[in-house]
Amino acid sequence: MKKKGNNQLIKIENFLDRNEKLEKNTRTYEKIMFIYSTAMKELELKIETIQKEFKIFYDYDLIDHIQTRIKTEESTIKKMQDKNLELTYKDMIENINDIAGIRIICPLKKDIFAIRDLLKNIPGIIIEKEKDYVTTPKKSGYSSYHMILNVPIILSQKMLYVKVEIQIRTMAMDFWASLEHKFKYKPKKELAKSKSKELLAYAKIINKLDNKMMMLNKEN
Ligand code: 0O2
Repeated sequence: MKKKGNNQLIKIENFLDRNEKLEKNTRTYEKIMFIYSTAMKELELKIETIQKEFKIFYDYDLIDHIQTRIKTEESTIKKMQDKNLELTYKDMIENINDIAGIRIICPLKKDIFAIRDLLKNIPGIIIEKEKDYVTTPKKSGYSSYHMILNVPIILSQKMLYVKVEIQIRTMAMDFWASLEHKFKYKPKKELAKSKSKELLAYAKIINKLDNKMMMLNKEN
């Protein structure tokens, strides 16, 4: 990783006491969340700029809307326990990629890939991971494009790289994912097999709908 005088460009995990235990409501937790939310806001601003540029310069609604969220402590701890991680800040930062999350909702399927390419071109941002659940949906039917980006933020003494998860999906995919999340993904109890099958069938209908909308758009 590059160094610039005293302003080292370092990963957030190197900035912390590596063995400190993860505990709720501590000063360390507060500091880490400040860093994540700063990175998230900086990236959100860049995405809003892309959104406005396409509207003003090309009269095209590439992005319908943007949502941001910081994962709750409860949800982070649960995910760490599910992944059998040690409850330390180091393990949290290294292994939980979606503490800061941005969801980009767009009208058409082809917009997803256009947005992905635009994000890849933002100077200074490093792509850590990509998962294309649009070309290959998950078994559940879930469809979205996921990216983990390393976003540089400048503090008074340091420049840090911070991980932000991006989910890009169409409005139709978002409709399905939001409801499925409520029905199945979050509750502790498993959803009946018949209901999972039904949801998968609806995901396929939504995929067809997205393809039809893209055809309609081409014909115009
Ligand atoms: P929440 O409550 O949405 O935050 P990684 O460690 O990064 O490789 P990760 O994060 O375990 O992998 O998995 P993945 O597949 O990248 O999924 C991350 C997020 O995508 C999830 O976060 C969900 O938001 C969403 N997601 C993944 N699969 C599904 C699905 O089948 N249905 C729905 N509705 N959403 C899904 P969290 O933390 O699990 O949940």
